[in-house]
Amino acid sequence: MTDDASALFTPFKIGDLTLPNRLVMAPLTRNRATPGTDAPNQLNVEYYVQRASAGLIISEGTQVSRQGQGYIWTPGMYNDEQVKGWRAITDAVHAAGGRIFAQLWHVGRVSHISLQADEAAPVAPSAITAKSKTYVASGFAETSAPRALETAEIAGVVADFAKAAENAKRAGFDGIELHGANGYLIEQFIKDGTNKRTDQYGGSIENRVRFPLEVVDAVLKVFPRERVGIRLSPVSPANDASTSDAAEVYGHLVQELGKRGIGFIHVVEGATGGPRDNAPFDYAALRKAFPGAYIANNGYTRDLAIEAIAEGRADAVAFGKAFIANPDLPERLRVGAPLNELERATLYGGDAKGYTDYPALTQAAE
Ligand code: 8OZ
Repeated sequence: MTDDASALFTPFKIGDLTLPNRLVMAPLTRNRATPGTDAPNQLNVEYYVQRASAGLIISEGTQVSRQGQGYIWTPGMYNDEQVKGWRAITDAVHAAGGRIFAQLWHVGRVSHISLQADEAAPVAPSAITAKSKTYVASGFAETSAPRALETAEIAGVVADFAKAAENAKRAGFDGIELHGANGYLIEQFIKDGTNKRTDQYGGSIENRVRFPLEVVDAVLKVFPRERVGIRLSPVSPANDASTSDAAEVYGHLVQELGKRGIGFIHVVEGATGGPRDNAPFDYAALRKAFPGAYIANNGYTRDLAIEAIAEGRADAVAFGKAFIANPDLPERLRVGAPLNELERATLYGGDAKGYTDYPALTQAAE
């Protein structure tokens, strides 16, 4: 183990926002919003406040509309009650000295009719069912067959993202991250395994990034450019994603994002939650093609993170599982303390157990 973790604790600026360290809390679905309203609640406030020592917190995915929901009890960002719930979280995180961005999410085809209004089919670029599972009231279920969005409907989905960005602003978030990863709607447009459209949103690389860029342009009317980021997973097979041309399509996308001056790309390197080397991909080239900040994610250990920051391969590193199990992860990494083990049974849904009861070092020592 490297003794010197100081590379992780040099401040870093994204636009005018100073992160006191390079450790980002990754967006983490925990399915603990209030049943019925999908509004955040007091337990969620406590969970985020416990983790306020992160350089930046990215909230769990928040659906931009009911249509954009793919799992039960995930929080929304589309009505006043949800905004009120989020406001309590951002106020408390700020009072504790932290910074928090909202992750805006539309799952596209990764949903189930039981979560949709009138049991409607989920929407996607093309009517291809994901070989994937979702989580509904009765437990895990196969994703439902989607229908392809009409060309004329797409502007409405873009507007849902813009409205959610406005709501995130009203809720006091410091910025937003678009969920452009892990096989959800934005990625379904980017990757040619899920996008077989013949209109201006499919086919060529330029056409496949049209919807993602329209969403970016829409949220840039709400937040300053450095306060907008996007999460990408170029070669992750999560939720049955695939593309024949990852280097080309992501190279083009980040160049376009760079022109718009957004704050960061947040890159899931490799297979989400799995091997980092599942498929060849040149992340250094992606970093080079994008002038903003590069937040790296997926399977980082303390040593890997120190190395990535010290060698300039990333500006910050996002931790998921480690932040779930260690509310004081930055302090633990700083001193090289052991980490609490993650309990998988309590990841999705439930109460305080496995959510707000992981001890900090100071508590563990008592
Ligand atoms: C785990 C369970 C449900 C959703 C992702 C939002 O993969 C998720 C997610 C992860 O990005």
